[in-house]
Amino acid sequence: MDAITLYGSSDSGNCLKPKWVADRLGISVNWIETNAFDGSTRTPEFLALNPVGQVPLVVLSDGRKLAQSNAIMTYLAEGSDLIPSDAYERAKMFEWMFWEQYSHEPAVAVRIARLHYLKKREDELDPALLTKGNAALARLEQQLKETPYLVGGALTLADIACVAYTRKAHLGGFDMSQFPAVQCWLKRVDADLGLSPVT
Ligand SMILES: N[C@@H](CCC(=O)N[C@@H](CS)C(=O)NCC(=O)O)C(=O)O
Repeated sequence: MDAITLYGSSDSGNCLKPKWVADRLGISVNWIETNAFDGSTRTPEFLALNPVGQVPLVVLSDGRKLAQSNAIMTYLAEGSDLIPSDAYERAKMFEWMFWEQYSHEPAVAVRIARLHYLKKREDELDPALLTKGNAALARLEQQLKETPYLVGGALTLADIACVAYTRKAHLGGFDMSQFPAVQCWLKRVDADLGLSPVT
């Protein structure tokens, strides 16, 4: 695939997901740092690229644009071993990716953003975020006690989607000692992607 231009924030798991996939598959990335906290996603120039005003956003070599982290990963990984060829396993991969966006990211990523990046106090946060985030981490733990990766015994986009904010969950005040299988999986996926653990 030709080089892509990726607008993203280096602090954002959603933005790093497609970067990790591109790096693993040898796709060159022209990364344009676009910070969601400083208004850069709401400038007229950026809104002309993505009317939703969110990163990540990819611009392909022919000028076509694509938003949504999991959609971008799916496009980049087409035909690679990050997407199972078996129809059922592929659908299981999507099951985890849709679940991540609805049941994991809105709690885990939001607590990380509020506590770690926006420096809010615990008592300023909606307590439901902790309950919902712990439920998501427990769901991962349940699966990862059984299998080394989420789907089919090998790294897929499901792992990359779910690892993006799980690897920073402690920064959102989640007690990861409750989730030992998740911790082993984080080490495994970080090693697969060549990432240093988040401290
Ligand atoms: N579901 C989207 C979420 C994207 C998203 O929430 N992006 C944040 C940064 S992580 C953003 O651009 N926020 C700026 C805003 O919404 O104004 C995805 O997975 O790409």
